[in-house]
Amino acid sequence: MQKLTLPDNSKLSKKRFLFGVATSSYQIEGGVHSRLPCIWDTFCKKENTIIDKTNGDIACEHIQRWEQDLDLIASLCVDAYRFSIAWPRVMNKDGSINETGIGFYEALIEGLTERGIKSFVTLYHWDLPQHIEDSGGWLNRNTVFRFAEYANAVASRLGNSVESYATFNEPFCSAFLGYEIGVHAPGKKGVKNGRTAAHHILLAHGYGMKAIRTHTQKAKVGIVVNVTPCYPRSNSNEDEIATTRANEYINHWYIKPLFDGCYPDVFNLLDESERPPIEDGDFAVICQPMDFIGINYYTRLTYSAPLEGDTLYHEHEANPPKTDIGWEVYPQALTDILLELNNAYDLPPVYITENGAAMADKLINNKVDDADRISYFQGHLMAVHNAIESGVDIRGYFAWSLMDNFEWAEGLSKRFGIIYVDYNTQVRTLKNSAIAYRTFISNRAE
Ligand code: IFM
Repeated sequence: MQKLTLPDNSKLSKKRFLFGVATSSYQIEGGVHSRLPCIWDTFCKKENTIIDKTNGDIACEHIQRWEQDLDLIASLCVDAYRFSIAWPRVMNKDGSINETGIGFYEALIEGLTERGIKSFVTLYHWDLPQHIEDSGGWLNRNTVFRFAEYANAVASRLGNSVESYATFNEPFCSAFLGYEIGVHAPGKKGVKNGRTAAHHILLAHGYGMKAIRTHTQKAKVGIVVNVTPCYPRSNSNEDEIATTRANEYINHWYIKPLFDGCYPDVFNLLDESERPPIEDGDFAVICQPMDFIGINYYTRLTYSAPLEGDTLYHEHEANPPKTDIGWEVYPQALTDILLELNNAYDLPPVYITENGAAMADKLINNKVDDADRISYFQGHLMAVHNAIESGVDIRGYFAWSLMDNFEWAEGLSKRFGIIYVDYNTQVRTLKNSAIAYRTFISNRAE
């Protein structure tokens, strides 16, 4: 079986570098009837939203199987588990705490602690309560304050019991995919909508940070952003300019406000009518000092000057080699973007909070020989190693995902797990990538 190998002197080969696995609530929990409805429940019921017409009602039945799942996590010898809390499971409509819901996460965290595993909690991984969406969702400034109440409530209960709190997972996906191009819940469209949602999410991050800090002195508090590094199709001036715009529009829009308290220059290219509603003092709230930043990386994209129908840039189809979801495998871009961010901003310690690949896995004789996924991890772990060697302060790496799960608009059709899930029986089987990951993690030096 293929192995994961890194130089002996690499920081990643030492026990001090943290390794983990990650999931999110809607993607694995199921247990739809023990929580309030969320925007993904509604979105999945609409025509032509989810490729295979599945939803997260059952998913991996993690709500029932969480103890076995914790044993599985422990069997991987990881240091940490990154998961998200479902807002509609822990908060009642009137803003009070749902005791059963919060109790689930308290037990989960206790179970992790007993097994010597650190908890990396995310407060918002896309499952906005539907009743809040009914009042405008992220287009309504009031949602910012609902989020701060929710963050306050959760932190008041979990306090110092977790290693870290991330306010949001991937503001780009919630805002751009959900409110600008409408391929994710709640399926709204328009530049103004997308930019407004992004601004409110960033603002909610700022207020959320403040609320969490009142309940913990020990836990690290920050945010998780996804990055898709942008490369020009040619070295023509036009392609370079378009690439810079794309980079600002899809990446830095969600990062620059956190550190510099303003939007990138591409903001000025938007028509007044498309700009987000910014109020005095917003940026001061958004750019709170953070203890860490989580970076999620999967692939890169290439760009050229806008063609007819484009506004700022033209985005190209992914190049081969591609994973099963059609994303180019290009590890160098992970090193490149980490260096770019490190040069552009005064970064706190960095965690790679998601990295992984959907592959066309086959369960044969109780085994999944996912050599392609092991190669993907090998390339990307080396990319992290190279970024550290070039001076980026990276403290940990989380494989996405612990197990196959509900992959949003792709439904159950795409498998990102290092553990295979048979959705008919809910039987979990370690893929070869899980075994390679475990072997590498267990062999690290003190
Ligand atoms: O499954 C998602 C996850 O929820 C957020 N980051 C990207 C993953 C793969 O698409």
